Amino acid sequence: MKQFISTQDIDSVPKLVQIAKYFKASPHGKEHLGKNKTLGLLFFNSSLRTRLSTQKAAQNLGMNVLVMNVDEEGWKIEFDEGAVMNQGEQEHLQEAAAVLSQYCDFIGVRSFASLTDREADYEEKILRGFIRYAKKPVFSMESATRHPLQSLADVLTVEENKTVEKPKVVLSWAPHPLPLPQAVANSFLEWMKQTDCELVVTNPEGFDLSEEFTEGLEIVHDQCEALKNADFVYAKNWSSFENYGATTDAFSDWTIDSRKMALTNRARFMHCLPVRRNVVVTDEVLNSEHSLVIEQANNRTFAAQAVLYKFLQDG
Ligand code: SN0
Repeated sequence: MKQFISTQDIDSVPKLVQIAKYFKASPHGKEHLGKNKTLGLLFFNSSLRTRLSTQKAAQNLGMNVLVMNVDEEGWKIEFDEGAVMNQGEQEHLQEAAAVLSQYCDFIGVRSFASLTDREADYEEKILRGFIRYAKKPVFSMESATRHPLQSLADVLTVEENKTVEKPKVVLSWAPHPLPLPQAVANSFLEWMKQTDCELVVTNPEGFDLSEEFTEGLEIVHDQCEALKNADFVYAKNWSSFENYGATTDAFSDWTIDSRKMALTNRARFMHCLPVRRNVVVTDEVLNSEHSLVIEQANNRTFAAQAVLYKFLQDG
């Protein structure tokens, strides 16, 4: 595996889930594989789970880890080719990526969508820039359009908690005070599509995700209708793809509460975290035994470990 940014980079979602399951059962089962290997993690945005679970996964494999919050601690990076650097940016991606490749064997990058330039975001300008100039394998720790380590953990969580062969999985838009990226939602659909489930997306009009991700899926604009008989409810806010980056406070009644959960087939509740309590989901649902959010976060370690293992195996 030379890069990990989407499902296209792996042979099979179910096989990678099996590897993650192996590491959940035996976290130290391959603890010498990463000896003398260095993992570099670059964050252009905040993180709690991604940073700590990826570090922990690397440690379980015996790797060394270097972490940098580039946005706060590093030079301001220029991403444009041929830029005349007489403004705020002090270092070009070309040198930054090449230098990092001297210190690290594998490079993780977190860089959220700008939510201002749809074309640049959906071309994955920043992540692809790193892939182009880094001389080592690069993986996404949430890029502009996807969050594959989260999605692998999500697929593992559904797999572990399903009680029927083909569960009904509903991805529901939820309210939020700020515009958020579409990455978690896009990626969840991309990964879940490769498993045996009935996948439904529900969101208000004007908030349909890119067709690249919803193709072949049912989009329901009536949330209560969509939730009927769901086995899993995955809540997430995203800003508009259509009216790129726009948000709204018009749909405050889309919060997931006990009344909505009562429409489901005793569904389990999922969210990638961090979650705004009593905006996205009520305390009652989040505190209930139906919530899987902490287990999802736990599974982040084993998802990252499966991906790092594939990198180490392939050299
Ligand atoms: C990020 C997102 O893509 O939605 C990361 C999720 C893993 N979430 C946020 O930025 C939440 C920030 C907020 O204001 O609640």
